[in-house]
Amino acid sequence: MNPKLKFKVRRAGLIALQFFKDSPDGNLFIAEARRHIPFAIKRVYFINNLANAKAVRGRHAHRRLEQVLIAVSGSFVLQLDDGHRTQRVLVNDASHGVYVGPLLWHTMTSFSYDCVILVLASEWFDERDYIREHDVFLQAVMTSRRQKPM
Ligand code: T46
Repeated sequence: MNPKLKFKVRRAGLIALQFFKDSPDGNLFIAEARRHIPFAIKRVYFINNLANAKAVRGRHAHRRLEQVLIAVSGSFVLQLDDGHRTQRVLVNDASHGVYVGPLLWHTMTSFSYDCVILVLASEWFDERDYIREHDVFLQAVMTSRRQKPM
């Protein structure tokens, strides 16, 4: 991932972790809440076993949840849609995560055989926070824009 990568979609960003190259003894990556990660972390989960070429994850947005997605191993393609613009990002660098804010439709595909995705999340799991239909998502974006300029 280019460390200067610019996001054209709203509510997304590149997050640099603290990184020590302890050669020849490996690499050390650090993510501290409110220092590197722009929220207090309430939940951590990870996804592996993504070798199936047809695997797709996401395809939803969250109403309030903020997350940082990190490919701690391998790579995947993250497709982002803020309701106005879309962007594809190849996530392939353990020293950088992608911030995915509220009301951002996100889909993950094209996982490398060794892909492991670590997710740092701002809230405990709550199915009511999910928007799983794209037209409902577009409506929520419009409503939110009417309520406050983003
Ligand atoms: C994102 C990607 C990377 C739970 O019970 N607790 C949890 O913390 C999570 C994350 C999921 N679940 C249940 C809910 C569903 O029945 O596991 C099932 C699959 O969950 P979800 O649709 O969230 O899975 P993904 O991998 O498609 O999406 C998740 C995040 O929701 C998403 O925002 O970025 O992981």
